[in-house]
Amino acid sequence: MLFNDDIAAIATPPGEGGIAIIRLSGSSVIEKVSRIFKPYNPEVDIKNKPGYTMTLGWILDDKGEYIDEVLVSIMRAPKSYTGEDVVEINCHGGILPARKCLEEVLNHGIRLAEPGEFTRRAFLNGRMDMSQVEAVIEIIRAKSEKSMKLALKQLKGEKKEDFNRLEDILTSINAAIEASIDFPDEVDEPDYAGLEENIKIVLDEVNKFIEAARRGEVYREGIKIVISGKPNVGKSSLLNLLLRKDKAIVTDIPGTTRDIVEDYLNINGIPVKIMDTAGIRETDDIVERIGVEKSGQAIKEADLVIFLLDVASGITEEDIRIYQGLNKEKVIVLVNKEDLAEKNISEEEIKKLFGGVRVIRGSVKEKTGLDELISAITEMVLEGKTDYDGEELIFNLRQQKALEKAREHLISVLDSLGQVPLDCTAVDVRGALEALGEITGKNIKEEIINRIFQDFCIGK
Ligand SMILES: Nc1nc2c(ncn2[C@@H]2O[C@H](COP(=O)(O)OP(=O)(O)OP(=O)(O)O)[C@@H](O)[C@H]2O)c(=O)[nH]1
Ligand SMILES: [Mg+2]
Repeated sequence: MLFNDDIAAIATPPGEGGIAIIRLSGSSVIEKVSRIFKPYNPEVDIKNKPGYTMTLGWILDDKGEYIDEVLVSIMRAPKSYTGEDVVEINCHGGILPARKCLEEVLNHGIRLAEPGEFTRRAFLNGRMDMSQVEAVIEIIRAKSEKSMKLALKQLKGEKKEDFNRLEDILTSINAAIEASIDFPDEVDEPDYAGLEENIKIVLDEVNKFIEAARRGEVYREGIKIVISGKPNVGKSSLLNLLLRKDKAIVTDIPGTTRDIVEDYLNINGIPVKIMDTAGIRETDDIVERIGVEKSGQAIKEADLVIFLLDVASGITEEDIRIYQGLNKEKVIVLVNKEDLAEKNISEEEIKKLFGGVRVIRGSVKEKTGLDELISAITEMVLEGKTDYDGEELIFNLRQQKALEKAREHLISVLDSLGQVPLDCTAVDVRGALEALGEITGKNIKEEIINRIFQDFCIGK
């Protein structure tokens, strides 16, 4: 073990709570804590306790003064988060008890941990690979249940085996190529057809990972949806319906909403920031005009725009002007107020104006068309691939880049196999291997490791 000096940190957030936890790791933390810990049961000595046990008692300072009543848990190496001996002291929640206990611990030759140092030790001791380490950050930052589930899947290391398998294939290809480069007389030329087939297998898998990552990204980062349209079409009513609360003011006066009203919701596990905007129209009202400008800005930043029409008013020039300003790849048209008897939007008109764009008819008032709208949103952000039979995976930007790099190298191998000297092919095979190694952490530079752990909090 490389770093087995003893470290400690408060692992819970500052402020008042039920309990606060001080976490310690290192080869002599159990002995050191035993010096300042007095169990209620005088016959108990934590030095002799097996792993996964808890002991109730007091932390004392040097003068024998009581600091706090605590529960001490012991996890023995290698069966702990870090792979080393770990002690967790549960003290009363609050800033002072935890800080005082930590001070005592630090007085006994234990140093304060760096951010992420516990997890770093887990990595260095082989308890986790780098993709699992990064999953820990994803779990902490998860914005929806779905993204947390995906991160948990990564933490479990379900993809670790797949990556190992791909690396094995590439390693043997690399060995075969190098053997025929180094010993051209003794070793036959590699079997090109076999090589190509194997590279294709790896490329296919890498492509699947890239697609899974792209879908996973939607769950990880969430999306921004803007509700847009001319005044009085029912934008704020739709916002309220989606949020299931009266967030925005609704009246029959055109120009009711003058600012952006936004909130968060969860659509099929996708974290969504939804924004209701001022109805877009020419206006002399200075406040409303600023609102309209803001609407334009929001539309530019949106991942998806729900463009509302009013079936009774028909499609007006105003509607057409707004629609022309939208990115057609990111629009869902919702023809609203279908509950009204007066209908002035025909199918022909829709086909002519919105060919190729998803159009839904419904009524916010009667809550019709809502299910269709929700599935349209989900399909659009996952790029319509509802028949996608894979799974979503969470890869952060660094990992996504590594996957892209692996793909480039593999494509380059396929393009050039047999047409360039073998050592050129070998460079790309190794390049792909290195890129995959960046994901698992087998081949990752110290500075990148440092950067990853900087994202962690102290005590993690
Ligand atoms: N009949 C009917 N009325 C609706 C429907 N949706 C909204 N309305 C009514 O339309 C009027 C305008 O609704 P809002 O939600 O305020 O419209 P808006 O697009 O936000 O309007 P501005 O904020 O002025 O741009 C209100 O009187 C709503 O009750 C619907 O589906 N059917
Ligand atoms: Mg409104």
